[in-house]
Amino acid sequence: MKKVYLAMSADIIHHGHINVINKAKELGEVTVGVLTDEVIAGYKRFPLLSFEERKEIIANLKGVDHVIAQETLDYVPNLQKLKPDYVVHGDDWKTGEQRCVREKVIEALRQWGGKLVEVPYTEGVSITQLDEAVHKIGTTPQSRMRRLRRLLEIKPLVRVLEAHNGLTGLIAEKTKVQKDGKLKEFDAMWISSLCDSTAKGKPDIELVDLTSRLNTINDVLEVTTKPIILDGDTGGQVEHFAFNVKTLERLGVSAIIIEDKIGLKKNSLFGTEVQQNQDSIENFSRKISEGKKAQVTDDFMIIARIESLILNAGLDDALKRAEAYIAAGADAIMIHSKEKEPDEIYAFCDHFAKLPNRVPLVVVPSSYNHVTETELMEAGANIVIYANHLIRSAYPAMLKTAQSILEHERSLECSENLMPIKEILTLIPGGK
Ligand code: SPV
Ligand code: MG
Repeated sequence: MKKVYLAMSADIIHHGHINVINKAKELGEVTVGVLTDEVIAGYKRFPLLSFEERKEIIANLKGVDHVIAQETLDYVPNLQKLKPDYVVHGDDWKTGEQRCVREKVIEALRQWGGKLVEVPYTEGVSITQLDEAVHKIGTTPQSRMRRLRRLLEIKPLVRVLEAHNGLTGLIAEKTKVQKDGKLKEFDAMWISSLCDSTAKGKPDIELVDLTSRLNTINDVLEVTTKPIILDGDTGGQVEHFAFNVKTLERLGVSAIIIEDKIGLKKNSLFGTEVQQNQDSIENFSRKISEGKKAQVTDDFMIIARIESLILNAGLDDALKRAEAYIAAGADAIMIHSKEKEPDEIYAFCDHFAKLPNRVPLVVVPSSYNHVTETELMEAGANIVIYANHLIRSAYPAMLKTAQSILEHERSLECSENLMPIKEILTLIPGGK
């Protein structure tokens, strides 16, 4: 009996997959390599079904004899182990992003005289269209909330973008870029206190109350499916915080980040230019543990944000606080810095990595913005938040338009920078 290998993610199964399996079965004993969650999340998008679920489905398909995990996009490691006589694939990979993967398969098969068999691609099935259809169905609070923890398990770095209304939520949800054979997108959204306040024309001093913040969160929830991390400022009074945790959890928010400041909160990027006070370790730890006691599920995350570097209290203080907050139940730690260089962040990361109960680490490279995601990941960050970039790009563009209309007493001159009317009318489907 000849050995036949094929690989698939099997997140959405359609008759094209069955075609490939049927062809494989004609050739011999079929082993299917199911791509792991890590592989799918790394090159395409968050898988709808977990690896175990996908493996179970494939194992029960007619014509499949064995199922194994394929832990890389590259087939070669599994091919080396299996030395199949045939690899079967749709002929669509001759061009486009998967071309290199294909070439490596041919090269590997040549070593033992194996053959690549390509079946004509099944026309009329568009995974992108199926994806869109699934997206339209939406999500549930529970599954959205849980997704942040899943992302932390399967992605080396979770990428988060600021959203402050429905439209920016849609940008965070839908923007995709194809690069190096991978489809890149944001994994989650950050509802920043700075941007939520700024969008409302208010200062970032915990003035916008939770009811108003919940309206923003609802607008974002309404049109997106990705997880939300809420900037919870100081978390307010301990007694209030416990209630607020339940509210957020019920809505399907995945995490709240609270910062260890007390009194009138000012934005961290002011640093010591303004009067801001850090909370005591005891008080803040109590806030974390009361919040943890209040939550109903195991999915919601309370993330403790350490302001020691912002307030020039030093690295030792930051590390001492990290240990205490983790002991109080913090599900992750955020370390913030206002410096242009990442040195103090890297120093913190180095020590943080050695903590016995290390939890995921969140960084916000607003000031040290030349640092790349790969560098942050190598330093030990697990979540990167682009905290204010959509509002900072929108404001100058809007201001320029307003000035141009005043200057020219008509809108012709600014029109070249504007989205065509036809496009804005159809930007959000369903308006016609
Ligand atoms: C926010 O986005 O509101 C933050 C991050 O808290 S920072 O503005 O850098 O303090
Ligand atoms: Mg904030």
